[in-house]
Amino acid sequence: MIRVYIALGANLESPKEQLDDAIVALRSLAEDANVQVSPYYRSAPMGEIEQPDYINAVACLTTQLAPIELLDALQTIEQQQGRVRNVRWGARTLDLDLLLYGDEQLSLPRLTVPHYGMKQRSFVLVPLSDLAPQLILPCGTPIAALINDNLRAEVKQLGTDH
Ligand code: ROI
Repeated sequence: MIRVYIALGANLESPKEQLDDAIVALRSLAEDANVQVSPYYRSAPMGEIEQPDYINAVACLTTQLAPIELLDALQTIEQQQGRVRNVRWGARTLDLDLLLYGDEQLSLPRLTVPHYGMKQRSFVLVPLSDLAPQLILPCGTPIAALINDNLRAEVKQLGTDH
């Protein structure tokens, strides 16, 4: 059984509800229907395209799914929630990114793990460290070494009552 971390992001069509619904769907992938979820954060859109602020969070679960099976399952949930893959770096109803699959480092045609951009993204690192403050990334870097006040200031924590 493998512990995995998944980043959630949404900035269209009631983004908070998109995350709530996604968490319900993620339970079906978890070995024990148990999903831990970080606080939700509001973050300014990264990238050049003008678009609404995002709601972001990170979820953790244990699963028996193989990496590609998990990727397929995440993409199915995205599609069920109306995700249309059109504009690169454009707005989206739901984005589910596989951040970490145990300690594995994978470079497959469809999947790179750890997620290529995670170490640069405050809206990933801050909720990830809420869930797992002692985490050591597969490259050997402790998550705590990547978190600082500037990074924290880039995201605004919302309620934790989800
Ligand atoms: N920006 C923020 N703040 N949050 C996201 O989840 C997010 N996702 C993306 C891009 C367009 C890169 N920007 C983002 O895919």
